[in-house]
Amino acid sequence: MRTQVAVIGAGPAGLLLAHLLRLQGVESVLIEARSREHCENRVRAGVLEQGTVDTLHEAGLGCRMRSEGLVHRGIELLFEHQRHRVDIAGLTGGRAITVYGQHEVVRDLLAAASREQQKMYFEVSEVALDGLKTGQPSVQFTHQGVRQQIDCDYIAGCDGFHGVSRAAIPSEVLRTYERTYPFAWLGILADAPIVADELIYAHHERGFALYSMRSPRVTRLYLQCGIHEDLALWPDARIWSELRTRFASADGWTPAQGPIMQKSVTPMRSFVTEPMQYGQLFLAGDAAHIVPPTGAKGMNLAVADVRVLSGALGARYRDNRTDLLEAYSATCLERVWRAEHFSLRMTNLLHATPDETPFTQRLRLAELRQITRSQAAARVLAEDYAGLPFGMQNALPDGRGHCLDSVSARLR
Ligand code: RFL
Ligand code: PHB
Repeated sequence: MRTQVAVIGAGPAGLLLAHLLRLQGVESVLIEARSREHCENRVRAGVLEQGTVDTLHEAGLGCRMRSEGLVHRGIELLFEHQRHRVDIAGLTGGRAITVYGQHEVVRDLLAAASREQQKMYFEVSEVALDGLKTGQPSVQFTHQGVRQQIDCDYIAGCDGFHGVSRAAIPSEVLRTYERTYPFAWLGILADAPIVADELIYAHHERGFALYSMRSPRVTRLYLQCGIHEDLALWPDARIWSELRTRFASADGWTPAQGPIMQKSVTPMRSFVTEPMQYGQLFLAGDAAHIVPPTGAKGMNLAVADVRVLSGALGARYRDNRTDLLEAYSATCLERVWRAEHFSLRMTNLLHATPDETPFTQRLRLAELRQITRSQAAARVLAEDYAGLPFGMQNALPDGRGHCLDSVSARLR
């Protein structure tokens, strides 16, 4: 088959890219290794920056997010048994975050894709990329036992950290920068009502803990744990007891308990690939970079990448301009490195390391106290947490304020 853009991966990056291309009349074919149900039910990120929310609204995808997303204007830092609020919106001229699950964003994107007859193949295997520098790239894959080929103008590698796209770039071209961490996160989803208005990032001498949520009735919680943590050693009672210890605060606040619906262990990594382009292949999202989740940046970076990429591809087809495509990697990497720095800073600030000394512990507390006592220090954190606003050069074509139905009607 032939198309303009072959998109590999149906995570937030690939699905949103295909959507933004459709809005501009650019055709794509999307392939995905897993089943549609798997993509729709994969619980991951939860915090959307203002820029991500604006992008989804402008793209006509904001209807359910508007009614079900929880808008937060601040976060809390808990250390030395005291809770301290950081007024993110107040410190950033009104930029808020929205708590809305990544799987909900994926569901909204898949619903739009089906409605607008996006060509998609799920459960593909043996994906191979070819001719990246020839001007005539192609993607081969197997679907339901049949070998297929997509001939295209461009390939978008949106297949996450473990995908095949990044590996298609010759090793002498690719530079990678990486850091691993001596701890991981044990994450749970609990059927328990939320009992805090905002997210709570806790530092305790036993390690980090995070109080988050997915809806008024569903709590999302994380605990710092060992890299090779065995979930069998974490019965529900031990998880709740550890959470109560790490969240213990002088005002007596404690998370509400309820049945645990899901448990998982997430390793932590910082990783950047440079450049994010090779010939006609463009990497976006986790395929190009990973941040530790403490800064809540991963999905937001994926959205920022495809916003830039869709704008550049739109300009290429509309005006035959290639300068934006040529600038893609440099444009994205500026935001990526800012987010890498912030995510590492938040991680170091809030976790206890195995080689902790009284000296490093006191340095951490000094930094935490400065954030809660100095408005300048709090503003630096707030600006990074809220995320960089998008420059006008990346503004989407139109569609602001439309709901899905009206945008799909306009597309037809
Ligand atoms: P994804 O979501 O990994 O999607 C890639 C897709 O590609 C498919 N794939 C292939 N398809 C075809 N052929 C192949 N050969 C393929 N190989 C792989 C995969 O099946 C998958 O469907 O990458 P994408 O789209 O770049 O999105 C990135 C985000 O998923 C990720 O950055 C976030 O989840 C990170 N993250 C967070 N980000 C935030 O912005 N805010 C948060 O609050 C936040 N919290 C988190 C997080 C990630 C976490 N985990 C589980 C790593 C919390 C956690 C615990
Ligand atoms: C989440 O709700 O999953 C979440 C929230 C904030 C983070 C990371 C994950 O920093």
